[in-house]
Amino acid sequence: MPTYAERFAAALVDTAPAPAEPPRSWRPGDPWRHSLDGTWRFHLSDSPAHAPVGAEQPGYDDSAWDEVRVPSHWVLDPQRRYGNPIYTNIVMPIPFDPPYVPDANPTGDYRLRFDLPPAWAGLPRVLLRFDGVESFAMVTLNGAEVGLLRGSRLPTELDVTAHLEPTGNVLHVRVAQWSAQTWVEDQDQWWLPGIFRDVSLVGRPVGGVDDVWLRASYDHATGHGHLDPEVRAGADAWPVTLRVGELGVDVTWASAADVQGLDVGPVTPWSADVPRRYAASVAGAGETVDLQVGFRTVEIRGRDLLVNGRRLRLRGVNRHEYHPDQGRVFDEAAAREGLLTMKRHNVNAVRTSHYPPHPRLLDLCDEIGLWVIDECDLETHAFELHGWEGNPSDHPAWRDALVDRMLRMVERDKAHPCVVLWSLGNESGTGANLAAMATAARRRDPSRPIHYESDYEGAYTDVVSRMYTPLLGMADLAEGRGRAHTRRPAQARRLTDRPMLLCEYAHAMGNGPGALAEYEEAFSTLPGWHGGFVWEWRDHGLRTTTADGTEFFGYGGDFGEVVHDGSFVMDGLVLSDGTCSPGLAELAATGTPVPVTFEPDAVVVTNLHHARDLGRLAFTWTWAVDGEVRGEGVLDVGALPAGASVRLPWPDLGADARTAADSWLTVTAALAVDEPWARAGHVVTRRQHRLDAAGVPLPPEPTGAVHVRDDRVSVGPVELDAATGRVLSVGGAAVSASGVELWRAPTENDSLGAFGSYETGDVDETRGHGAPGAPSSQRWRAAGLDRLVPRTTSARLEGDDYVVVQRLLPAQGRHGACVTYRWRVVDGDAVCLVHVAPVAVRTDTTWPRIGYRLALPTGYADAAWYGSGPGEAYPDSAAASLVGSWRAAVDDLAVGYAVPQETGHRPGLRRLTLTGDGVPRLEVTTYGPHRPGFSVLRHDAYELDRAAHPHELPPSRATHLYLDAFQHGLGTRSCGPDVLPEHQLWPREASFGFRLRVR
Ligand code: IPT
Repeated sequence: MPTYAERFAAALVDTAPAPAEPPRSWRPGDPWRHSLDGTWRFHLSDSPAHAPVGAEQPGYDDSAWDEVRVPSHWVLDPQRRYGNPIYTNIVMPIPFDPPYVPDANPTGDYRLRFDLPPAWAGLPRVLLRFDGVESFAMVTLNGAEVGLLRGSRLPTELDVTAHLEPTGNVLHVRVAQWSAQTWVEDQDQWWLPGIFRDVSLVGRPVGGVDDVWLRASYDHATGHGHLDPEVRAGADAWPVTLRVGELGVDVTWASAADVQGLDVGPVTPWSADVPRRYAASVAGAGETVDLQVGFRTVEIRGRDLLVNGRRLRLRGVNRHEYHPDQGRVFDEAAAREGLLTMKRHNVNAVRTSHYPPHPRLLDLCDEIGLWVIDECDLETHAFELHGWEGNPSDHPAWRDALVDRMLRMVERDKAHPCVVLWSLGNESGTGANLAAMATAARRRDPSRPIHYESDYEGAYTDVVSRMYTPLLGMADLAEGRGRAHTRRPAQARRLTDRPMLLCEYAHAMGNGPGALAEYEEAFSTLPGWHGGFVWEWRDHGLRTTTADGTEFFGYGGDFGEVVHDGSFVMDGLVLSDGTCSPGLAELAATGTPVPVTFEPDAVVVTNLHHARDLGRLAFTWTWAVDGEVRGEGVLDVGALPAGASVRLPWPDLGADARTAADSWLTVTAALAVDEPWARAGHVVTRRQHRLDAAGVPLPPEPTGAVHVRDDRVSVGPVELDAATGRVLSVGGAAVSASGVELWRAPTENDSLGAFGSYETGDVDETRGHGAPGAPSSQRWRAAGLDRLVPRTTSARLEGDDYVVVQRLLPAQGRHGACVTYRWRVVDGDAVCLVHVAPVAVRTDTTWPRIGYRLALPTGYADAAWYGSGPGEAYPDSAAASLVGSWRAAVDDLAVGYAVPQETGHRPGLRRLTLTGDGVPRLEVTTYGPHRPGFSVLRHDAYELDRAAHPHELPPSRATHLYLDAFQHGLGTRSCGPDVLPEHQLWPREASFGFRLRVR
């Protein structure tokens, strides 16, 4: 007879599914659930071989063990007593030797002493339920081995009836971090071992109802709901009664054989827009199950994915389970807040990347209204780096385990109306086991189509799904051309009769993503496409501290990992601390369900909602000239039905609306009433239209003279070094640096893009994981744009102007810029005209920016401006920004990205006022022809470039005012296409001006 340790060691690397109770739906608020969460005894060993001998025996003395909280991950222990988290994306943190794992395998022994609830005496059955344990465990109750846990984010129920005592039960769970399961759980996230979801006892009463599935469909032709119930219950439970009070349903079935489908008459169907549910109950002799039923029907007709007869438009995000302190431990309040934040940003869909979430999350999605792709806990990505050899997706040894994983998800989540597609997993290559998973899921639930991205030829899935496909690749797919990961033209043509979606696109890493507007356009116009899911919802930074106690959000490499993938785990629309990024504002603006467009004879409002009219929105307009409101009013859109468009006459604006310079009409659609996800007044859409055709004002002529005295030049409030034109002071305040700059601190989209084998492997270029060629920042650095130095070729008076001409070139380089500064006095203020022209033009590099920097004293605290705002904007991410009067604290003008990088640019500045204690109040006015935008930052581009984390930035030495005539776009090349050609900044001439007034 093998010992406990030997059995554990063998089971650890066994790929078979673990025997357990048949899976069933998760029940929120189950009165027969008794939580075992709380404080448990815990002991960590460095290997199963060194785990405490006899710990599974009830008499074992665990009094010297530590205490930990269950659920939790031991590596996130608040006192960090038990090792560290590890972040890898594709690569494995253990040797590639599947299904084996190394000796060094952190192993946690958990023990709990518990009593049965007194009322449970005499229950015929009691189950022990684990909702999530990573990655493998053996469970012992009162000395009896009651089961194994495999499938980290899937539930397991074990029948423990025979081993329970009324009091003094001892439960022991030995958990290994690495196991055979690790090979199929290689998702891009932190490796976080432990019992991280709930543990409970589930009582099964006499006459209990074990599982209920009220398949609730909706016939959009008749408006009727239909229930097709399935009741799993023992013989002692019958008769069973189904009641749906609101619908007058009250039927009793004498036996399982009598259960029949029923038409419930007219219902309001469930949709993400109107998440209507009906309370139902199913009562057996000994147990009543309370449910919420949502009626809805998913179907594929040709290339349309329909819900309730209407085509779906998915405006989705990929959502991981993440909490900055607790990792994947579920925090309901935080999860709810996250979903509400999605709704407030016009997101209507979630892909549960890349495993089933905590079951409660799906209740929240049902309630709040979000379409869900529920994804199985499966990823074998690392096998790709070894040519997919032995891939569990195709290896017979894994077949049963993978099918088991799929069915456990389907059974757990089948009752949720929000789930409209089942997903087999992520990035697991292709193979027979995936096909078997699909078959098993279809057999159990024919009502939901199957999704899986890597089934490129559509062999066993129902929708065409791709990731990071460039716009051209999307068009290819839509039109059946054989690229975009489907090389055979016949296959490609075959796919054109199916719905298409991007399960991942727009990699939201750092500053970005760019081109959301172009993706939105493609989703709306290309045949077959139904939208997509941005990668991803939130950064996964884990709160930690430096040696000196400074708090920060750690990413890969911050915890001593041997191999890791750095900041690739920080690619969310929401930052680790919950801050909504400018990328999220852009997604809300480009993905609005209520687009407003302006035509010569009409303002056009379209309702892209799936199932709601616009009766709950209030439409208003504002007309402003040069930042001053001249008129406002209401637009009568009425209860415009979903799918409809209305052409409204233009509001009656004054006669000079089209002649006054800088004249703007802004239309706003805001909630007229409170919704469960936002208060009345919440803005759903805001769109602007420029009414006049006036050009950008050019710099004024001088009205006075500059004064040259010794080595100084006085230009109104500005003092220059006469020899170099460098600004020495403004309004008496010292300026530490000034002049034209072409460098920006590279964004991660500027600097990443060589993504594993995708760069060199045999993937189709139209899929675009990281565009080909060197990333922008490499080309910029090679061209020396990060180290340009000036040589003044002339500095002299020309009439009333002081004119300085310089060449800006890097060490050893010939490529750079020739810059002319023309300083003049206008009404006592300093005006500078800047002209930039490329020198020795190179065709192998873009430029990051063309701007002017003024390093002002540190004291500036507040900014008020008329120009674009409120947030930052770049050429390919500007839909959320509006021309208006804005104000912000200087500290809030930069975004605290996980890796410091370019931030804060707001194009189209007209005027800006900077103020602070002990510094002169500075007013800046800008001129064309290439009117600059601005940023005001505590650190310059060089300092931002050098820091890998915000806390590594040096103390601020200046307030850096950048006035940029041009900025390169953002793109999404960190994982996806580069900046689109029309948003790239190629070396070019630029002319702009600014005026500095100190008052
Ligand atoms: C893709 C993964 O599916 C996702 O989990 C994440 O890793 C993302 O990339 C990058 O952040 S796979 C990648 C090789 C395209």
